[in-house]
Amino acid sequence: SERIAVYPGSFDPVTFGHLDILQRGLSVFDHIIIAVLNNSSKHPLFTVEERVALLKKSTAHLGAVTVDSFEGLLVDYAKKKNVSVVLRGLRAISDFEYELQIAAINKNLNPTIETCFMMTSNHYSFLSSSMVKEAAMYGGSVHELVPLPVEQALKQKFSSKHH
Ligand code: COD
Repeated sequence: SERIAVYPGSFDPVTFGHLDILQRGLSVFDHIIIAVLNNSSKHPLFTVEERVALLKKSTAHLGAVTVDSFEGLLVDYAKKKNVSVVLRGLRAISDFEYELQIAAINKNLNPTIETCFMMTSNHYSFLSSSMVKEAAMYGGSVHELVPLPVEQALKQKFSSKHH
């Protein structure tokens, strides 16, 4: 049977760090469902539709990937999709406590769901969506940090805000 994982996140917006984990995941899983959290209380820069569209453009070259969005509990979404593994990325030690908390809550909510952690390359260990947004907001180049469609979308977002 196919080994499938759900890769959940805010992806606001997707970065090369996210894609690095996705590539690593694809060496272990047959198929990965990227699940974008639809959470209005987090005040994302990009709408869930925009985040899904950017992920689709940025993963179009990878076959075994589906992009979807979800509301409510991650474990409920995973169950609905009949998937029992959650894929998460670890950058630095600083991620560990937050990730441990999420994994522990999910385990408590549904003990049949396992979380699988993969470590990013050192190259991306400093990279986060929030750093990218801040750099782009002040006109810095994010060319080496995000896929081209994201770079263009960030330019558009911030130019339309200032003009
Ligand atoms: N290198 C490697 N990995 C990276 C990098 C990088 N440079 N940047 C990000 N990542 C990894 C993150 O560690 C994470 O594993 C993944 O990519 C996604 O990151 P984000 O920041 O886009 O996503 P988060 O952390 O905001 O996602 C949180 C969830 C959406 C998973 C969580 O809030 C959730 O499940 N919410 C639904 C409600 C729920 O079920 N709550 C109970 C559990 S908290």
